[in-house]
Parts: sequence; C-alpha cells; structure tokens
Amino acid sequence: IDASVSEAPQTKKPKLSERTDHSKWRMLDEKGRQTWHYLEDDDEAKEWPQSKADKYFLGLPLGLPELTPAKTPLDSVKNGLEFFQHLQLPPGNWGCEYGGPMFLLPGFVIAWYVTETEIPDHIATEMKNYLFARAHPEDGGWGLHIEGESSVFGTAMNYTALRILGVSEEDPHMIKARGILHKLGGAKCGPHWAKFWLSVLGVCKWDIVNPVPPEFWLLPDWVPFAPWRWWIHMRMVYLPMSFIWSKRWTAKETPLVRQLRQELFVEPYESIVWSNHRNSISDMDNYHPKSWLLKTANWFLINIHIPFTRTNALAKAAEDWCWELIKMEDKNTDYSDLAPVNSPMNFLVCYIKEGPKSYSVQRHRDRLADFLWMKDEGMLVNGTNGVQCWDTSFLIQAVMDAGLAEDPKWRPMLTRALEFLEDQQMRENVDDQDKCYRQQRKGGWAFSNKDQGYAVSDCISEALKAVLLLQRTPGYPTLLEDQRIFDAIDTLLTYQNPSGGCASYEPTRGSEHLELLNAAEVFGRIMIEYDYPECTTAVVTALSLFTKYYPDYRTEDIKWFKEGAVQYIKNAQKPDGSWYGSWGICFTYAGMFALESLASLGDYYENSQYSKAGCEFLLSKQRADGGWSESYRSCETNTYVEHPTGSQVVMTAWAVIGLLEAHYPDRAPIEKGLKLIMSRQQPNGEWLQEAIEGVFNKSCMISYPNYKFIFPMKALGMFAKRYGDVELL
Ligand code: LAN
Repeated sequence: IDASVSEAPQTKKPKLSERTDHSKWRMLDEKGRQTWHYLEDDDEAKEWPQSKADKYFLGLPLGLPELTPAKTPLDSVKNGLEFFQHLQLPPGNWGCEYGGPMFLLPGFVIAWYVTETEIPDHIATEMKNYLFARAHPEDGGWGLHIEGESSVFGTAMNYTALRILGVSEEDPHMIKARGILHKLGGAKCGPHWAKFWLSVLGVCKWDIVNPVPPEFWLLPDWVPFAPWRWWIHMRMVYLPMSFIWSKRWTAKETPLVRQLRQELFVEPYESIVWSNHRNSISDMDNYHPKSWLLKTANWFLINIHIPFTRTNALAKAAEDWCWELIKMEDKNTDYSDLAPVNSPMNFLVCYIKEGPKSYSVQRHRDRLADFLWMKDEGMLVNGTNGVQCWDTSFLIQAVMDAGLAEDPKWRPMLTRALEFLEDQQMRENVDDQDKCYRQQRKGGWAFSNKDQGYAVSDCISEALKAVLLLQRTPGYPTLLEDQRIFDAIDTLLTYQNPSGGCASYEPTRGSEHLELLNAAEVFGRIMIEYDYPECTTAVVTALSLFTKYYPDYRTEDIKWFKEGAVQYIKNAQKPDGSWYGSWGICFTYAGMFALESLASLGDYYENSQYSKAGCEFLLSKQRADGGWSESYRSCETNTYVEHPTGSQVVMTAWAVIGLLEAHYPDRAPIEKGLKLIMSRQQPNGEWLQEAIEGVFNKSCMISYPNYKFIFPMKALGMFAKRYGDVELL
C-alpha cells in the first residue's frame, strides 16, 4: 500500500510570548459546554468581567473575607459552602480543571498541525507554559501523568508538541528534555500510540507501528474478540487509528518535521530500520508488556496478512465501514466524541476524507476547544470535556448529607444545580443504537454533559440520587416527572453483569482473555469492561433510594439486582478486607463505596464480617495525625502504598465516610480524621490542592480538584447528622 501524502501544512508558526495577561481569560459555560476565551479587546473585557470562578481557576486572588473559624463539623461545612458557592457556574453546574494525563495535549497539537489548523498565539504561549511547569523537576522530561516519572511517551510527545508550538530546540528546557529522551532510548522506544502520532507527523516511518487493521471491524459479532466487545475507550480509539493506519497517511514534510527527525532519536534518522523497532519500548513505558499472543498476531499480520491476503478490496471495505462508524460517533456527539484521544483522531479522519474546508473538519476544530482548560500554570487538555454532571451530583448529595438543603441560604444554589441536572438528562437513545453498538441511554446522565452523551452506570446513579433527594425536599420544585425517573431506572437496570456487579459505560461484552490483545503497553485492564465496586455501589444506592419513594415500580427486578450486586461486593473483597479501586486512589476510594453498598442491605460493622474486615483494613492505615494518605502507586502495584507527602484531606474524607457508612462504633478514630480535615481548612473556607485523587487504567492518574470540597463536606456533614454538631477542635 502506498503512503498517501497530504498537501503541505501552511499554518503559520505561533508567536510565543512569556505569558498572556491572565486578567483577560474568561470561561464561558453554555448549558454545560465550557470554553475558554482570551479577550484581547479592552472594551469586550469590560463588558464581560472575570467571575470569581474564572479567578479561582486562574489562581488569581478572590479577595474573599475571612470567616469565623469552625469549631463544629457543620460550621466547617458551612464555611466550605460559603467558598464553594462562588465556583458555581451560571448554568448551575460546577467545573474545574480535569488534568493529570500528559499524553492528550500532544495529540491535539499534532492534529492541529497536520490539518493546517492555526494555533492562536495565546493558546500556544499558555500550552508552552503548562508543559514547562509540568516538566519533571529533576530530569526535565514528562511522564504518563503529572506525578509520574519521565517516559518516552510523555517526553517524545510533549517535546514534539512544544516544537510545533514554536519553542526553539536550543531552549534550555528542550535541551534537558532531549537528554532524558535520549537516555530512555529516543522516540523509537515509545509505545504504540506515540509511534502512531509520530508517523502521522512524518517523524517516524509507518513501518515502526504495529498493525491496526480496520478489518477487525468486519468480523461478525459472534467472534469472541470482535471490537464491539472491547471497552468503549479502546474501540473508539482503535477505530479512527485503524482508518489512518490503513491509509498510512502522513503529513507533508516540513522543515520542522525534518528537524524533529534529528532531535528525537539517538541514532541518525537515516540509519534507523523502522520495522526492527515495532516492539522496541523503554522500561518506563512498558507497564503492560505485549503478550505472546499479541506478538504472534502481529507477526501473522505483517508477514502473511498484509502481503498476501489483504486485498485492496478488503482494505477498502474495512475503511468504508470504519468511516461509517466514525461518522456515527461524530453525529451522536455533535463532534465532541467520547474523549480527547478519539476526538483529534476523528478530526484527522474527517480531514483526510472530506478536506480542510468541510463542515466536519470545522465542527471538530470548534469542538476541540471544549477540552482545553486554562489555569495558573498555563493551558492543558482535560481528560473529558468537563466534570459537570458528576461533580454537581456529588455536591448536591454532600449538602443533603449535612442536612443543609432546607436552609434557605443554600436553596438558590441547589435549585440551580437541580435545574442543571434536569437540563442534562438524556431524553432519547442515540440513532441506530445497535448499528453503532451503543448502550441504551434514555433517562441517563453522562459524566460531563449531554453533548458528549455517553451514559455511565454511576453517573446516572449519582445524578438520579441527587435529583430524587432534592425534589423530595420541601422548598424544591419537581422538575423531573415520574416517567423521566422511570426511564433512568430502566436504563440503570440494563447494567448488571452475571457476576452481580456493574461496569462503567456498558455491561461487560467480552472475556478477560482479551487483555492478551492489549496493545497500548502503557495501560492495564483496558480491553473490556470490568466490574467495579464504585460503579456497583452507585447503582445499588440509587436503586435503594428510588424504591423508598416508588415502592411499586419494578420491585422484584430491583430486589434481585441489589442482592446480586451486594453479593458481588462481598466476592470482590480481598482477604485483607480491602477492595481495589479503579477510578479513585485506590483501596481507600473503593473501601468507601463498598462499605456503603454493604450498609444498603443492612451489613454493618457489628453484624457483618465483610463490613468489619473493611473497617479494620481502613483503620489499619490511619496515620498518627488522624489522616489517611494513600498514594497512586497503590493502583499500579495492587498493594497499599503511602503517599510521601503525608495525610491527604480527600483520602481522609473517603476513609471517614466509609467508617460512618459501616456504623463503626468507636467515634474516636473518626473524630481524629475530621479534626485533620478541619485543621486544613483555610480562613476563607477553602481547602487547598494536595496529591492527585483519581486514576484510570491502573497507571494513569487524573485530578478531581472539586473532591477536596465535596468529600470533606460530606464526611463532616454525615458525622454531624449521626452524632450531633459537637465541637471538635
Ligand atoms: C473517566 C472519568 C469518569 C469515570 C467515573 C465516572 C469516575 C467512573 O466511576 C467510571 C469511569 C469514568 C466515566 C471514566 C472512564 C475513563 C475516562 C473517560 C475517565 C477516567 C476520564 C478520562 C478517561 C479516558 C479513558 C481518557 C482518555 C484515555 C484513553 C486511554 C482513551
């Protein structure tokens, strides 16, 4: 197959400056679509003043008054709300940076470059600042995520991004980064996804990329490894990737591309035999080494399939079907796409298929802005197009748990939050749901917003709980009539796996053996949906709450669902009493959820060995200062590891909530934890950012900045409800 080559990217090089004027940035939130704007025009800036939330995100002073220091847990919650209310955005939701992963921004920058998309100077400048700020303090490289050690993936990709953004190869940051990159073996030792992007750019030759044949998508559905069975994030990434691979599409060579070929490799570019390095990978990137099966499959594809059986007709049929599916994904999400990995790839596919001036390309360009986030350190690419529904649902529940929802002071804030969730409920399934292998979503909620439109078991559940709780509280309107609640329940009830547990976006569709085909190297447990204690708990508790208000709707189904789910939670407990968490760090996060699941069917510390063991595990990790401090290393290693910086507010709140859910009888350790949380509260009511909280795919960490407000308030509130609002300090 010939390499097809595009026209030369004629895009002008961005003009970098030291920094932009942070007082000119504004975040616009249109019904949950969040985009950042740089107002260069002074008049415009005057007409659209910076909000408190803008200032907070940018690290600018808010000038909020000092509050009376809290002595009781509820005072602390009230002080927290006093601060947090200022961050509520006009449509009623909360938002925040959703950074952590360091492999997203380079995909955007490379995609912009090869599609001749102009990168505005203010964006280039601030992306440069973010990457400089987040370079590893010692070796100057970048890792998979902000707290990780430097890897080829992080370093080769972000180095390339910086060069495209206009940074000189002589810049001291770049010299240092090249040093570590070369030490790790250079870009030829990158993982699959890095080799893919660098081949698109023309810095590597396609021969270095292990095959991604789109023919996979032609397999009949019954085939045990057909892509529709994969975890949605993998199949939606490999979909556009396979289209581009099939075309061996490469951008036109530019002087910059020629320079990068000299900078990114240890040996002279001309001497590299690309096909010898398909499997070259540095130890720092090789979290999940390729299996024997995958290596054999690759050998077969390269030596048999591609030369002999991959006819042009087959390749074309596969590309055509992939293009069909890509168009459906774009249409169903209005070009937002599932996540910031597949969206720049779909963008590039549209560019290849439909050309630079097409609607699809323009709409993609527009939509990529939804992922960009501006903060004090500069501009980054968020892990999703926001955290809107998720954080808003949790905040409502935290205020409910504290018993403050009836306080007229918080009613306007909570009413707006309810209005937001009402607006974001997805009222219909996507068109041709079965054809594009989508899960039923009617009545559900997404993690971010309804534009993205992917329902997740726990996002539906948390939003539903928030809505049910508030709508049943005196003083709040009923915005969702019964049928809309039933729609949510009907969709939720489709999520249970035979194990009793629930996964994330869909029930599990394939066997765990598919992990043998995990080609991404840098992540673990990505090929299929798994059962998660977190997601399962969210569903169980939503169903319990629902039956309280609607005892007659699908009562039997719900009863069986809950029993199966709690049985799964029991089976998933490890011998030491812990549960492995997949979306927050790690045993502490999962422990909080699992103990809540158990409690929802009457299993508490006093009467259940499972609950008891769970509590004892948590207590065994409490530190002398009363806090908990699990590190992200737990996720990677499957064993509890302490964070070197000591107790963390969020972690402590999770542990305390778990103990309270389990009705742990001794107040002392709980009070000690809460005292630590209160001692970290600032005079204006806020808590400060500490270590990273979230995780995905075992190896990549992701920030949940609003957790430092939501979970401390929830823990304090739950305590006050149980034991009274007694003085703690
Ligand atoms: C998320 C964010 C939210 C998260 C929870 C709702 C917290 C979880 O309980 C279920 C799974 C889910 C929806 C989730 C799945 C994976 C996501 C989308 C992310 C961690 C945010 C970023 C990540 C996504 C895979 C990042 C892109 C990277 C790839 C490897 C494709």
